[in-house]
Amino acid sequence: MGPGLTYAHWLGTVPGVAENNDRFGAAAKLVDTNADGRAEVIVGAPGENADAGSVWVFKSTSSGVTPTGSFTFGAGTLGMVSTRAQLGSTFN
Ligand SMILES: [Ca+2]
Ligand SMILES: [Ca+2]
Repeated sequence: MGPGLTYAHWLGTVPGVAENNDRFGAAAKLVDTNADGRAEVIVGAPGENADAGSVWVFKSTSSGVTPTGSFTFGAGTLGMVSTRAQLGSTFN
């Protein structure tokens, strides 16, 4: 992952707030989530919200990956038990 993506977490265009223990970027994966032929960047932050963990999705455009339109979801969003779920700690 390039430094721009890590930095993007601190910008207003990315949902969420950067905190010391988020561990944003602990895992990352390229997945074409919308089947347009360009891979989205999936980034995990397993320390988000007291180790519940969250995953960010950054869309890809013809000019590259952009924080615009990025979104995040956590373990609770998926109906998982979120206590120390550490969602986003690893991707297969
Ligand atoms: Ca955070
Ligand atoms: Ca895509």
